[in-house]
Amino acid sequence: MEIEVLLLGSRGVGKSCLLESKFIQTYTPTIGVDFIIMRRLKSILKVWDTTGDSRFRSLLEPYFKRADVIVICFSSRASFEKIRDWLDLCNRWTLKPVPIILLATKCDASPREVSAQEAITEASDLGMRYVECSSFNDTGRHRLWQTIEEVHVPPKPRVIPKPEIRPTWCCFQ
Ligand SMILES: Nc1nc2c(ncn2[C@@H]2O[C@H](COP(=O)(O)OP(=O)(O)O)[C@@H](O)[C@H]2O)c(=O)[nH]1
Ligand SMILES: [Mg+2]
Repeated sequence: MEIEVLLLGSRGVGKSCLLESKFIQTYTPTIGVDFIIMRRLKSILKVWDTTGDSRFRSLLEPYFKRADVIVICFSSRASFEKIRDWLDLCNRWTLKPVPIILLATKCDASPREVSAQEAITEASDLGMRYVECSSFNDTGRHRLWQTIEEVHVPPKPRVIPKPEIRPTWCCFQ
Protein backbone atom coordinates (compact mmCIF):
# COMPACT_ATOMS: atom_id res chain seq x y z
CA MET A 1 0.00 0.00 0.00
CA GLU A 2 1.43 3.35 -1.05
CA ILE A 3 0.41 6.48 0.88
CA GLU A 4 1.23 10.00 -0.27
CA VAL A 5 1.69 12.23 2.75
CA LEU A 6 1.79 16.03 2.70
CA LEU A 7 3.62 17.72 5.60
CA LEU A 8 2.43 21.28 6.27
CA GLY A 9 3.15 23.89 8.92
CA SER A 10 4.90 27.20 9.49
CA ARG A 11 8.63 27.62 8.89
CA GLY A 12 10.84 26.11 11.57
CA VAL A 13 8.25 23.90 13.29
CA GLY A 14 10.44 20.86 12.66
CA LYS A 15 8.90 19.20 9.59
CA SER A 16 12.20 18.31 7.90
CA CYS A 17 13.77 17.05 11.15
CA LEU A 18 10.94 14.53 11.43
CA LEU A 19 12.33 12.77 8.39
CA GLU A 20 15.97 12.64 9.51
CA SER A 21 17.39 9.59 11.26
CA LYS A 22 19.67 11.82 13.38
CA PHE A 23 18.59 15.07 15.02
CA ILE A 24 19.96 18.15 13.23
CA GLN A 25 20.45 21.22 15.38
CA THR A 26 21.13 23.73 12.61
CA TYR A 27 18.19 25.11 10.68
CA THR A 28 18.27 24.76 6.90
CA PRO A 29 15.01 26.09 5.45
CA THR A 30 13.37 23.81 2.89
CA ILE A 31 13.20 25.42 -0.53
CA GLY A 32 9.94 24.51 -2.24
CA VAL A 33 9.24 20.84 -1.63
CA ASP A 34 11.44 17.86 -0.64
CA PHE A 35 10.49 14.25 -1.17
CA ILE A 36 11.29 11.19 0.89
CA ILE A 37 10.25 7.54 0.62
CA MET A 38 9.85 5.47 3.79
CA ARG A 39 9.48 1.73 3.42
CA ARG A 40 7.51 0.28 6.31
CA LEU A 41 6.19 -3.20 6.99
CA LYS A 42 2.61 -2.40 5.96
CA SER A 43 3.13 0.52 3.64
CA ILE A 44 5.36 2.74 1.58
CA LEU A 45 5.06 6.32 2.75
CA LYS A 46 5.84 8.90 0.10
CA VAL A 47 6.31 12.08 2.07
CA TRP A 48 6.26 15.58 0.57
CA ASP A 49 8.05 17.91 2.98
CA THR A 50 7.02 21.46 2.12
CA THR A 51 8.36 24.91 2.81
CA GLY A 52 6.42 26.94 5.36
CA ASP A 53 7.40 30.13 3.53
CA SER A 54 4.23 31.88 2.38
CA ARG A 55 6.00 33.22 -0.74
CA PHE A 56 5.97 29.69 -2.17
CA ARG A 57 2.38 28.86 -1.17
CA SER A 58 0.93 28.61 -4.70
CA LEU A 59 3.67 26.13 -5.56
CA LEU A 60 2.09 23.65 -3.13
CA GLU A 61 -1.31 23.31 -4.82
CA PRO A 62 -0.46 20.18 -6.91
CA TYR A 63 0.76 18.39 -3.77
CA PHE A 64 -2.61 18.91 -2.05
CA LYS A 65 -4.30 17.37 -5.04
CA ARG A 66 -2.33 14.11 -4.83
CA ALA A 67 -2.19 13.78 -1.02
CA ASP A 68 -3.78 10.75 0.66
CA VAL A 69 -3.07 12.01 4.19
CA ILE A 70 -2.15 15.54 5.34
CA VAL A 71 -0.16 16.33 8.49
CA ILE A 72 -0.39 19.89 9.86
CA CYS A 73 2.50 20.59 12.24
CA PHE A 74 2.84 23.25 14.90
CA SER A 75 5.17 23.95 17.82
CA SER A 76 4.98 27.62 18.85
CA ARG A 77 1.83 29.62 19.65
CA ALA A 78 2.25 31.51 16.34
CA SER A 79 2.35 28.28 14.32
CA PHE A 80 -0.64 26.93 16.30
CA GLU A 81 -2.61 30.00 15.22
CA LYS A 82 -1.90 29.18 11.57
CA ILE A 83 -3.61 25.77 11.71
CA ARG A 84 -6.93 27.09 10.41
CA ASP A 85 -5.19 28.83 7.48
CA TRP A 86 -3.65 25.49 6.49
CA LEU A 87 -7.06 23.86 6.79
CA ASP A 88 -8.56 26.49 4.48
CA LEU A 89 -5.97 25.55 1.87
CA CYS A 90 -6.82 21.86 2.36
CA ASN A 91 -10.49 22.63 1.73
CA ARG A 92 -9.65 24.71 -1.31
CA TRP A 93 -7.04 22.52 -2.99
CA THR A 94 -7.79 18.87 -2.21
CA LEU A 95 -9.88 16.95 -4.70
CA LYS A 96 -11.20 14.24 -2.36
CA PRO A 97 -11.85 13.95 1.39
CA VAL A 98 -8.35 13.64 2.87
CA PRO A 99 -7.74 12.63 6.52
CA ILE A 100 -5.80 15.32 8.37
CA ILE A 101 -3.58 14.79 11.43
CA LEU A 102 -2.60 17.58 13.80
CA LEU A 103 1.00 17.08 14.90
CA ALA A 104 2.53 18.88 17.87
CA THR A 105 6.28 18.93 17.24
CA LYS A 106 9.18 19.77 19.60
CA CYS A 107 7.39 18.30 22.61
CA ASP A 108 10.71 18.17 24.46
CA ALA A 109 10.43 21.97 24.91
CA SER A 110 9.68 23.05 28.44
CA PRO A 111 7.47 24.88 29.07
CA ARG A 112 5.41 24.29 25.92
CA GLU A 113 3.76 27.35 24.38
CA VAL A 114 0.61 25.34 23.63
CA SER A 115 -0.47 22.73 26.16
CA ALA A 116 -1.36 19.22 25.05
CA GLN A 117 -4.88 19.75 26.38
CA GLU A 118 -5.44 22.87 24.27
CA ALA A 119 -4.10 21.16 21.16
CA ILE A 120 -6.22 18.02 21.73
CA THR A 121 -9.33 20.21 22.05
CA GLU A 122 -8.47 22.08 18.84
CA ALA A 123 -7.87 18.81 16.97
CA SER A 124 -11.17 17.38 18.13
CA ASP A 125 -13.04 20.62 17.24
CA LEU A 126 -11.55 20.46 13.76
CA GLY A 127 -12.14 16.73 13.31
CA MET A 128 -8.49 15.75 13.21
CA ARG A 129 -6.47 13.01 14.90
CA TYR A 130 -3.83 14.36 17.28
CA VAL A 131 -0.25 13.14 17.68
CA GLU A 132 2.72 14.70 19.41
CA CYS A 133 6.41 14.07 18.92
CA SER A 134 9.93 15.28 19.38
CA SER A 135 12.70 14.69 16.88
CA PHE A 136 15.15 15.88 19.51
CA ASN A 137 14.53 12.98 21.87
CA ASP A 138 13.02 10.72 19.20
CA THR A 139 9.58 10.21 20.67
CA GLY A 140 6.25 10.00 18.90
CA ARG A 141 7.53 9.69 15.35
CA HIS A 142 6.69 5.99 15.12
CA ARG A 143 3.20 6.81 16.43
CA LEU A 144 2.84 9.38 13.64
CA TRP A 145 3.68 6.89 10.88
CA GLN A 146 1.26 4.40 12.47
CA THR A 147 -1.51 6.99 12.66
CA ILE A 148 -0.99 7.86 8.99
CA GLU A 149 -1.51 4.18 8.13
CA GLU A 150 -4.62 4.02 10.35
CA VAL A 151 -6.39 7.08 8.93
CA HIS A 152 -5.54 6.35 5.31
CA VAL A 153 -8.54 5.22 3.33
CA PRO A 154 -7.37 2.84 0.60
CA PRO A 155 -8.97 3.52 -2.78
CA LYS A 156 -11.79 1.16 -3.66
CA PRO A 157 -10.63 -1.45 -6.20
CA ARG A 158 -12.03 -0.67 -9.61
CA VAL A 159 -14.57 -3.29 -10.58
CA ILE A 160 -14.30 -4.20 -14.23
CA PRO A 161 -17.69 -5.41 -15.43
CA LYS A 162 -17.63 -8.96 -16.72
CA PRO A 163 -18.51 -9.23 -20.38
CA GLU A 164 -21.92 -10.74 -20.89
CA ILE A 165 -21.55 -14.39 -21.84
CA ARG A 166 -24.16 -15.51 -24.33
CA PRO A 167 -24.91 -19.22 -24.64
CA THR A 168 -23.30 -20.61 -27.73
CA TRP A 169 -25.28 -23.84 -27.99
CA CYS A 170 -26.94 -24.79 -31.14
CA CYS A 171 -30.48 -26.12 -31.18
CA PHE A 172 -29.66 -28.72 -33.90
CA GLN A 173 -27.21 -30.67 -31.76
N1 LIG B 1 14.03 21.21 20.55
C1 LIG B 1 13.67 20.74 19.36
N2 LIG B 1 14.09 21.37 18.25
C2 LIG B 1 13.72 20.87 17.04
C3 LIG B 1 12.90 19.70 16.93
N3 LIG B 1 12.70 19.44 15.62
C4 LIG B 1 13.36 20.41 14.94
N4 LIG B 1 13.97 21.27 15.79
C5 LIG B 1 14.79 22.44 15.42
O1 LIG B 1 13.96 23.39 14.77
C6 LIG B 1 14.62 23.99 13.68
C7 LIG B 1 13.78 23.87 12.42
O2 LIG B 1 13.66 22.51 12.06
P1 LIG B 1 13.20 22.06 10.60
O3 LIG B 1 12.91 20.60 10.64
O4 LIG B 1 14.21 22.49 9.58
O5 LIG B 1 11.86 22.93 10.42
P2 LIG B 1 10.91 23.06 9.13
O6 LIG B 1 11.14 24.45 8.60
O7 LIG B 1 9.52 22.90 9.65
O8 LIG B 1 11.30 21.99 8.15
C8 LIG B 1 16.00 23.34 13.57
O9 LIG B 1 16.96 24.19 14.17
C9 LIG B 1 15.87 22.07 14.39
O10 LIG B 1 17.08 21.71 15.05
C10 LIG B 1 12.49 19.04 18.14
O11 LIG B 1 11.80 18.02 18.16
N5 LIG B 1 12.91 19.62 19.33
MG1 LIG C 1 11.92 22.15 6.23
